[in-house]
Amino acid sequence: MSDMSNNAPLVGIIMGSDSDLSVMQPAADFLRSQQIPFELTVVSAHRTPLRMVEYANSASSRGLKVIIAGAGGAAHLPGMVASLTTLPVIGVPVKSSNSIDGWDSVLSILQMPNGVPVATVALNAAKNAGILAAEILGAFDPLISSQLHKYKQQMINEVQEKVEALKGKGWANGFDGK
Ligand code: RP5
Repeated sequence: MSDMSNNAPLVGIIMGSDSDLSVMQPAADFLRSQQIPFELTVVSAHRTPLRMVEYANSASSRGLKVIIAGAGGAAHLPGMVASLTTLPVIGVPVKSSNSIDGWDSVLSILQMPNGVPVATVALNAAKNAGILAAEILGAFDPLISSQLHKYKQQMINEVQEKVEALKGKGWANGFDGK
């Protein structure tokens, strides 16, 4: 079971630059909404390579269980961190100012060689990275798991409300399934 009692960070959110923060913030927001302790900082693979090595090497012994790493352009941070730790690394491709439509970042993070996986979410999809990190923790922690069940039920309820709203506006629906 993860230790959420002493507020020690379980998830490390890192990004190549503070300019990534607006994209990465939803990961932090989701973890906060689930009361999952996290830390958040800038670690640049290219500008601070030694800081990156130290961060990745110390992550597990500092108590982190999952790392979320976001970067744009030539996005080497998630893959390099994954190469240095056995913790699961979730990569968030960021469409940044130096990005060619985001594809450079997507491919840099996604196309990892065999042996060094990075769980890559969609472009700018930091919220999904936060959810995935919580799900990894939830596999071992009944409290987090039950919170995530509630979150999923809430999504189901929201879609059901939309189904009813569309019916209310006169759109035909012959499908009565769940
Ligand atoms: C990447 O370069 C960062 O992750 C960021 O997405 C991008 C631009 O960084 P700044 O020039 O805004 O610091 O390494």
